[in-house]
Amino acid sequence: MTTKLKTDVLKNFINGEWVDGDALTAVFNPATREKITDVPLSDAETLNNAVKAAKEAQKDWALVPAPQRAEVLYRVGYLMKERKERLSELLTMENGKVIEEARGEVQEGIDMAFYMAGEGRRLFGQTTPAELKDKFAMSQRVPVGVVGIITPWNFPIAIATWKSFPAIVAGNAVVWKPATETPIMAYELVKIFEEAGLPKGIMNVVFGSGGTVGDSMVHHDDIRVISFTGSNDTGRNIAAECGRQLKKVSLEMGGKNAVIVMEDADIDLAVEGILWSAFGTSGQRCTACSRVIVHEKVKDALEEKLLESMKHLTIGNGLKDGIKVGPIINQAGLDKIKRYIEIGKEEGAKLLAGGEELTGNDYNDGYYFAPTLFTDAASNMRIAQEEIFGPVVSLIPVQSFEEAIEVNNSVTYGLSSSIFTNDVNRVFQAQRDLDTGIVYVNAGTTGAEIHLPFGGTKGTGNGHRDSGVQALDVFTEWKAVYVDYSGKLQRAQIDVE
Ligand code: UN1
Repeated sequence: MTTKLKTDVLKNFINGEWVDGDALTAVFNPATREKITDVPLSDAETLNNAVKAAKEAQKDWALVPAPQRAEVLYRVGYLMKERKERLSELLTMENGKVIEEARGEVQEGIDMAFYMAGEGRRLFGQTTPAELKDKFAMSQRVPVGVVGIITPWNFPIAIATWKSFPAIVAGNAVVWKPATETPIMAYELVKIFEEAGLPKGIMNVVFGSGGTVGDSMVHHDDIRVISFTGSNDTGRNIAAECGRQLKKVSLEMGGKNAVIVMEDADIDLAVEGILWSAFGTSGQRCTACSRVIVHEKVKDALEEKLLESMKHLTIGNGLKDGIKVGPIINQAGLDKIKRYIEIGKEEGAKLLAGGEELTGNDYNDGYYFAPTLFTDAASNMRIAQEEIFGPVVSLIPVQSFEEAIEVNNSVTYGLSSSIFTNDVNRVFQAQRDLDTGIVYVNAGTTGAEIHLPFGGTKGTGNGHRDSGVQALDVFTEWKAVYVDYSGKLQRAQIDVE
C-alpha cells in the first residue's frame, strides 16, 4: 500500500488552527487490526472554544454573497477530485470498505460539492403578491448561525459533505464531531477546506466521544441546529434534549430495508440487486438490504441462485484487487452480528449460509464475518425487525403482493425499500404504498444519489432529509419580508377593499 498518513497524531481544527488534543485514542485498520494513528478525545472546553470561534466567524460569513461562498465549495470539489484516489485509499484503510466502494463514496462527496456550490446561485426564496396596493412581499432563506454536525463511521466523508456543504453555502459556521473510528476523512476534508480558502472559524472539527463532545454540542446554547446520523437510541436522546431547548434537529437513524421479489421478477437481476445491497459495505449501510420478502412461487429458485452467487463473494482486505466484501468495523460490530446469529437460530429461522466469523491467515487478524443467509424467517422475528449492521440477510416468504407490502411496512424503520417486478401496475402501487423515504424498482436498496432527499419515515428520522435541495431546510430559517411603498399605514386583513 502506497498511501501513508502524513502525521502520527491527528489534531482538532479550531478557528483555522490545528490544536493538540489532551487525551488520545488509537485508530485501527479493521482489515488488519493495525494501528493507523491517534485521535484526540476532546473535552467540553475544547468544544466551547470551537463554538466561540464559529459564532464569531459566522457573522462575516453570513454577509458574504452566497455565489462567493459557493466559490469555496467549487474549489473543494476540484481538490477532492484531484485527490480522489488518495482519499479513497485512506477511506478503505480506516473504514474497511472495498476500494471500489470507497471511490464511490468519495465521488458522492465530489458530486455534493458541485451540487451545493450551484445552490450559491439559487438558494431560492419566493416573491408573491401582497394583498395590499403598493406593497411587496417575499420570503428568503437565512442562515441559522452555528450548526453542529455529528457523523458516523460508515460513510465518513459522504455524510459529512451532505451536512456541511449545504450549511456552509447557506452562510452558517460548522462545528463537526466525526466518529472517532474514522477521523482521517475528517482530517483530509478539513485540509481541503483550508486550502480552498474557507475563512477561519467557518469549519471547526472537534474529535471526541459522543458522551463528552456530542453531549456538549447538544447542550450548547450557541449551536442552533444539530444534524445527526447514527443510532436510534442516541438520536432519540438528542431529539429529546433539543426539544427541551427548542433547538432544530435533523436525524437519520438507520433502517431495516427490504427487497421484495415478486413471482414475475427477473430472478437473476434480483439476485444481483440483493447481493450488492446486502453484502456491499459488509452490510454496514443504513440503506443495506437485510430482509428479502419473496413470493412463495419463486422462493426456491431465488434461494438456490442466491446461494450459488454468494459462493463467489471474495472476502478480505478491501485494498486488494478483486475483493468484494471487506471487514466489519471493529470487535463491537462483530459481537453484535454474532449475537443476532444466535438470536436468529433460537427464533427458528433456518441458516443456509455463513453465520460465522472468519479467522486465519487469509484474514490477517481483521474483523471478518461470512455473508449470511437465513431463510423461512417470520416477519416478527428480531432478525427481521432489528438493525444488525452486518452482512446478514433473512428471507421471508409471502403469498401475495399485498402481504409483501404489509411485511415491508411492519418494521419500526422506514429508510429504503425495493421491489423486483415486471408488472407496471404493481410498480406504481408499490411506490405509493411502501412506507419508506426511498423506493427502488428493479434495483437493490442502496445507491441514493446526492441531488435527491435522503432519509426516511418512522424510526428512521424526524421528518428532515440529508442531501438534495431539502437539506437546505435544515440549515436555514425562512424570513418573510414585506415592503410597503404606499407611504401610508396599510393594515393587512383590514384595509383590503
Ligand atoms: C448510509 O448508509 O448511511 O444509498 C448512507 C446509499 C449511499 C449512502 C448510504 N449512497 O447506500
